[in-house]
Amino acid sequence: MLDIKKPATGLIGAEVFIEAGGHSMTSEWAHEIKQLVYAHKLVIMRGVELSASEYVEFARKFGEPQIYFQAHYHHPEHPEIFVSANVPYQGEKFGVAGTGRYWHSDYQFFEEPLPMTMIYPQEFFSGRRSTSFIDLERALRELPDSMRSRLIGARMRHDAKLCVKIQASDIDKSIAEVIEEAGRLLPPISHPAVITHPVTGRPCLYASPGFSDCPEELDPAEGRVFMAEVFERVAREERIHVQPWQEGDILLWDNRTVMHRSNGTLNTATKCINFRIGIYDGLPFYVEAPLGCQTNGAHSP
Ligand code: 7UC
Ligand code: FE
Repeated sequence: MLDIKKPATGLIGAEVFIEAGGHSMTSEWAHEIKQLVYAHKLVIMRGVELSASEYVEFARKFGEPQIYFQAHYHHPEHPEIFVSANVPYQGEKFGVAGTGRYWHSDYQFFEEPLPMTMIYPQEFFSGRRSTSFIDLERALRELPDSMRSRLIGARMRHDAKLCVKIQASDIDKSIAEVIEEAGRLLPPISHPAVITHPVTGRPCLYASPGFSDCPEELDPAEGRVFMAEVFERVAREERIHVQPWQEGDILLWDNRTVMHRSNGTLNTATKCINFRIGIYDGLPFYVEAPLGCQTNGAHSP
């Protein structure tokens, strides 16, 4: 039996107390927790105590762990672990600092975006730590009709080249060359601006200020102005869910229905080390809209 605390109506984030530090996690429980993720968009698992290799095995119960496309993010022994760290580890550079400090959905700039992200924070001694989330299913419902109808049926172009971080091998290159190479590594791709969730069947805005450019159907200059207006509404204070976390927490969320923002810092006085594992849940990222829903993104759950 899982000990579950569901969020209040209209809010995201369920809590699950994990027994035996996570050592007794089974695929059946992982399946049950994933249903909570689809229903509540974010799940906080409490009471976890795992080594790096145990963490990879824990994540594997939920689906197929991703290997991030850039190796300098990898944990030295476990390529499945994406390391976000602002301090070295045993004197060596460790992962990448200051990742994801803008609103985004993980791997949105690829043909196969990441369905779920799991984060296991490793450092706690200084201050209150958190990650921020916005429910994009609710945001779509609450947009004015005029904006929603321009998004439904459109294809959103995603282009992450300006978020890709400079790495050691970029030293001595010109800035123009670094940008040009990033553009070749990550050519823009597109997905429906409003996706239909494969489990809930509900429509959701699938775009973020970090990675999304504009609807392909619009003139880029006009489209960017339009998206700035959309994001200005979407990212209003009242929609931001700040999820605090503490020692022993693992966060797991649905990248199809939320965007998130790291509240980490580059200031090494506050040590930030997070172990992320991206999880492919074996489902398509989105499905065709059910008949009759193509022109109606506004229906309530
Ligand atoms: O360093 C970062 O902010 C990582 C970003 C470019 N990608 C995260 C992801 O998987 O979407
Ligand atoms: Fe992220």
